[in-house]
Amino acid sequence: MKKILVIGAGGQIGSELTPALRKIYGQDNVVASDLRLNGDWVSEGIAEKVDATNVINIVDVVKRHNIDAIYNLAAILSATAEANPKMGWDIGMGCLVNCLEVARIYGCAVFTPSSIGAFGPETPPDNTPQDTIQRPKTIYGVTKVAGELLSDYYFQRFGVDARSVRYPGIISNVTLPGGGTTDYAVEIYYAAVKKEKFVCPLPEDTFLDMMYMPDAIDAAINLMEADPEKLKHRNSFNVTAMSFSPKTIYHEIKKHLPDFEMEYRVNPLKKAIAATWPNSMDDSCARREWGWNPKYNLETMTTDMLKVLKGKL
Ligand code: NAD
Ligand code: AKB
Repeated sequence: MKKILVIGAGGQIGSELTPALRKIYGQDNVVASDLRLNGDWVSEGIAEKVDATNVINIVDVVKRHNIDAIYNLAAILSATAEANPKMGWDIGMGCLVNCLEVARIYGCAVFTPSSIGAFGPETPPDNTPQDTIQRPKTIYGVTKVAGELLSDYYFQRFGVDARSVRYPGIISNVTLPGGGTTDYAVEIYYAAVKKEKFVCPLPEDTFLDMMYMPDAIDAAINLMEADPEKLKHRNSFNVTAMSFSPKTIYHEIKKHLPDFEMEYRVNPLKKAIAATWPNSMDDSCARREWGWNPKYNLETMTTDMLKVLKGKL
């Protein structure tokens, strides 16, 4: 039986990945951690306060709980990191280096998400290949490319079972995203259900890859469970579920809520970041090597998001 440590359990992905892991592996086999002990993840199972930039904190928890797999979700998302690049690097890379070192010494597997942010303006933007040019122009992207390389290095040099996916923008209805360029695609649903006019920070024709949270959770767990013999790639797999622009998602929501309104007030930083990211990725390697197969598209995700948020708000 696996003993899992989740780092960053209180974040957008961690708050849904943690209960999913507890359901599969058992409450006693998943230790959830974050900088602060607040949120449902604390009362629902084993919880620890961990600052992953401090390697001793990770060692302590890994030893006490006999951890053999780490899901490392600690990071500062693209727009926030751009406002404080040193902090973006220190957290993005600092936590990863510590996780990989602990994994090397204590024999753990490591999952650390990369991102569409690992690509840049020289990358082919349409049907972006798995193996292609990666020259990102944001500090977030720099940490993601460095993290992919470092994770592959630890695998090749030390045999650390490090795996990752390049997540697109993740859309969810439990925890709001914090400081990303794709956050608008979550916020738009909250505005629609609250009957508020949505102010969109990206231009109407900005196409980006996106994914609904249930698929993002499946991606992490299925990759970590995949047969290592079948993995030709490791860090990191392109995964996507849909590609849309602000205009497309607006019209999709309007099918359910015809009075919904949106205006554009473009945020220059987010516009510049989004312009360097792919319009749509080719995720055929993930499909071939470990059976990636998302369940939700824009239509089914929108129906579900609106239903859940109507109940919640
Ligand atoms: P988030 O910002 O919502 O959550 C990150 C969590 O990490 C927070 O709860 C924060 O408190 C915690 N954290 C920060 N510094 C820490 C530290 N030093 N020690 C321990 N915990 C720390 O982020 P998220 O959206 O859940 O993203 C998780 C991972 O997935 C990140 O690597 C992110 O880059 C990646 N990713 C996310 C998306 C997305 O749309 N959410 C898309 C692509 C990739
Ligand atoms: C962000 O916008 O920073 C994240 C991501 C796509 O990595 N949502």
